[in-house]
Amino acid sequence: MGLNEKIIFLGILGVGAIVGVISYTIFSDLPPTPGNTKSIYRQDLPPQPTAQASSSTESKVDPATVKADATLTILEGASTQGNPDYDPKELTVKKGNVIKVENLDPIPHTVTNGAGPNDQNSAKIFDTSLIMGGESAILQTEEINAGEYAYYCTVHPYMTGTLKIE
Ligand SMILES: [Cu+2]
Repeated sequence: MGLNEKIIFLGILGVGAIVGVISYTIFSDLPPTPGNTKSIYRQDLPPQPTAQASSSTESKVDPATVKADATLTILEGASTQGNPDYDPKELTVKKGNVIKVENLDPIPHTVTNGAGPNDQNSAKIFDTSLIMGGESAILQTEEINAGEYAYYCTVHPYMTGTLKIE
């Protein structure tokens, strides 16, 4: 090995050592431990929905007896990715309409506004929460502003649909 190669070799070793020390220094602070609020892994919890916002979409009424203006069906087999899931995929209702969400699948599903679990607005506008297999839930639209809302299933985020409020 010539002198140049030795210098390069030692240089690479040196860079490696420096990177190691820097990494150790930075990352040794990171494991989330009680009292350490500076971890880069820290994620503040999303603000809790206000009582009014959450009550507006919660099903206070018995889905079996309520008169719904529209029905959104979760089809059997929807939990398998690629299968038809929500029917219709795009549902349009008038503001104030009551939507009955029928889960025909034996597996629990939700209808939750948002593009997916990482959407910051997820579940802030409407959320049926878990609808057990064969059961139904009621979505009230009275307090939802007119617009087009993407929704998904929190259990199977590949299940997606659109709700339009006119
Ligand atoms: Cu689902």
